[in-house]
Amino acid sequence: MSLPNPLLPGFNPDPSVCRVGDDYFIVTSTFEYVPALPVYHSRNLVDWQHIGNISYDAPAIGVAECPTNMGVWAPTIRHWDGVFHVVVVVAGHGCLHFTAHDPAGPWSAPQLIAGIGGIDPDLAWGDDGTPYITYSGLILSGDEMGRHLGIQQVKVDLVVGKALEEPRSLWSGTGGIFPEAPHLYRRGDTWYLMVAEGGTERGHAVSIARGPSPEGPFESNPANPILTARGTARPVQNTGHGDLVETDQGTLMVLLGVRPRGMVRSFSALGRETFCTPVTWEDGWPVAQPVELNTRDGWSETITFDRPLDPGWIGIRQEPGLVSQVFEQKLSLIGRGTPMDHEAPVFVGRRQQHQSCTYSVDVEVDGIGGLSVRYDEWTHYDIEVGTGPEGTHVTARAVIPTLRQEWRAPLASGRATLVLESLRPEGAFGLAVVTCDVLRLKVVGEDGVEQVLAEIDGRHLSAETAGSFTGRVVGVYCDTGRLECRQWRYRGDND
Ligand code: 6LW
Repeated sequence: MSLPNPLLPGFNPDPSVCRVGDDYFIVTSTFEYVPALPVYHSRNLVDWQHIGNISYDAPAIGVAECPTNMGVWAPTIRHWDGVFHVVVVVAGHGCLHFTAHDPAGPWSAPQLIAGIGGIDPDLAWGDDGTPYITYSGLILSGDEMGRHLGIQQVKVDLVVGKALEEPRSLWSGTGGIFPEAPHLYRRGDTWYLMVAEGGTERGHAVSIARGPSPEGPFESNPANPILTARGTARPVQNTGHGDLVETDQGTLMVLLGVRPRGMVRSFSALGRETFCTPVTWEDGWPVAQPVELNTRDGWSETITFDRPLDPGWIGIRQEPGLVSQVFEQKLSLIGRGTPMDHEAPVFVGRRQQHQSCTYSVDVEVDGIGGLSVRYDEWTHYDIEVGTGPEGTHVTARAVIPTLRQEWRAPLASGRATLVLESLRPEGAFGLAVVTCDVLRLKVVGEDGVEQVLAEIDGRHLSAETAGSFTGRVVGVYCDTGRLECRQWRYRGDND
């Protein structure tokens, strides 16, 4: 199998996969972004289409006011008895269960499964059809916040939405920090419990155990971990959080990884992405190949807003439809006095998918608004147009925790093209070997005058510096007044 890797580029962590007939589906985590839980579909494992999202209802899934980096973590998607099921923990809030007959949607409203206290729920059905939720016992609320109970399991009643027993402790990896992402599989007469351990950063790994029943007892694979990039020169690092699927060519593991750039491989601009790797079986144990990088060719897109927003647009704690409107071939945002430092700005954006890329966005601003690349409310670069009695100007802004810098220039009018370029750093020394990219912030005014406003080290907007579970998201925002976007152009390359 020579599949593209990343399989799903950009902010797509914690993938879970299932196959039904010739169709494959992957769901990934979204944290404080809405819609939550993108669903990707493929028939050949090469071409993936974002066919929908599981929930647009931020309050119902506990995301409207969740702390940054909390929210929707690590789903599992499975198909059982003609129905698709997704279980997911909203960090600190509990385990939610969604169902659908068509994974493109509509999905059911979320149902809470009471009695599950951790993260990363897996859903599997025992030999007699009893549903099991197996999860990572990391406590994320209350007095015991941060305590880890290892891998836990309960039988559940999915109809009523509750655990049917006190949690039992299962095999919890080989001793690495944060045993998580458990998935249970039956293969022949044997049950396998696969977990991630080592933390989601450079120590990440996948380990596996096997036993006679979904409850164990489980025997650890002597070859554990079966997958890790720790301590290697591999271009894809942090590999872990895997899920297995049977393909016509054999078993495939779908997992998360990052692409740190530069000689010291420290900074990953795009955050955690979805990768895959083939798995073979020897003596009843899975053997995973190291994850190879196999990027697709670059591509470009132009969005002219002559139809409703596609499922790839995301908002922060509020769905795009609540903060923007598409009409008369424009995307229109009305400000609520919430700049990009706010935890729920008027913003709609898309995941940055290429290591080097250019966004070029035509806007008309009456008030304050612009284009922003963000990790979170503390970590964002903006190109902002401001109109008002004191004149019209454009501001490039870099905000990172506890530091802020602005570059301001006059602008002919509120109509302008805002350009954000992510550039591979040039040179063989200094910054160039350390950072992931340079972000160039530009504007082209209505008078055709182009101004480079700033060139800023991109490492501050990387998963490592931001300490973030998400990834880069680029979008338009409106702080006050109105912003209209007429055309959104993107060109991405994996150089
Ligand atoms: C997720 C955990 C993890 O719940 O990071 O890499 C956490 N794995 O399994 C947030 O994505």
